[in-house]
Amino acid sequence: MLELYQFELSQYSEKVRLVLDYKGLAYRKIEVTPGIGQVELFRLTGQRQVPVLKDGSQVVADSTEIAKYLDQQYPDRPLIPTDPKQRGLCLLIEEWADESIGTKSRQVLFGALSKNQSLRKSLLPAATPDIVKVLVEAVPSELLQVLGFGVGLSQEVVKRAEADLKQDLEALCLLLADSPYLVGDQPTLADFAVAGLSILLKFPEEPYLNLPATLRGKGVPGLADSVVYEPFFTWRDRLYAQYRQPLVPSSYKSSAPNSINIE
Ligand SMILES: N[C@@H](CCC(=O)N[C@@H](CS)C(=O)NCC(=O)O)C(=O)O
Repeated sequence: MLELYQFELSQYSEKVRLVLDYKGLAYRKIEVTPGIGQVELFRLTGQRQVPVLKDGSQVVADSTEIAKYLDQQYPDRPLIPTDPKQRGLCLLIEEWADESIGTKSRQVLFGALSKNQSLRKSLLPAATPDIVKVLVEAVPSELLQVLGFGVGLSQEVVKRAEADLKQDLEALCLLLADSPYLVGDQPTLADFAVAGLSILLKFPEEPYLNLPATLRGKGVPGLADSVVYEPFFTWRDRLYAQYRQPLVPSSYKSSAPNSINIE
């Protein structure tokens, strides 16, 4: 069976899970422990990021490479169109989504977490002792903002990312206003990249991800809860309902991740 080395809350891992579900390919998720678990990834692939796909003796790193590999090995339900114009557009949108939505959604989520104590607390698993919840809630926002500055996430960077994402979401709402897919009349890698990479902006309402129930449907204030971008999230919900496999209930009780790996 295919094996996906992943972080549950990684947006690039989600892009691959969406693609695997679309193609109807069964796979086993292997949750990588940030830090120590990445040493094994480095041994396997010469780099330390998720997602990594293992297909027998083949090991493929990077969500784009994985999508291309899957299209080659499992050509049913193709992801990348053959028509030259559509192919070009699909590849362009996919690359833009990786660079803009993928990177900046992490930055704005960090910004939101550093400002919002209850969002921070809701990232903790249900079993977290009350005392820890109280401590997490008590971490001053200013301290997190200073820590964010230490890893290159100053308030200025977060503000810029938020402005760029607003433009991205506006563009997507316009493009999707009268068509169900971004390129042509079938879903493509462009749709799966955009939809999967946007999970940190607003976590899906339905149980597709192993995350605390309190976080479902929540996201970055100003983006997740704005009526202006609602058409985009409604489109994403529809795409998920059509193609993404919800978790089986027994698999999301105990192992909800308790940290987001920001970089
Ligand atoms: N270009 C890569 C980006 C992957 C990426 O940024 N992965 C993050 C998780 S979302 C990661 O593994 N971060 C851990 C690290 O950099 O050490 C892809 O498309 O797969």
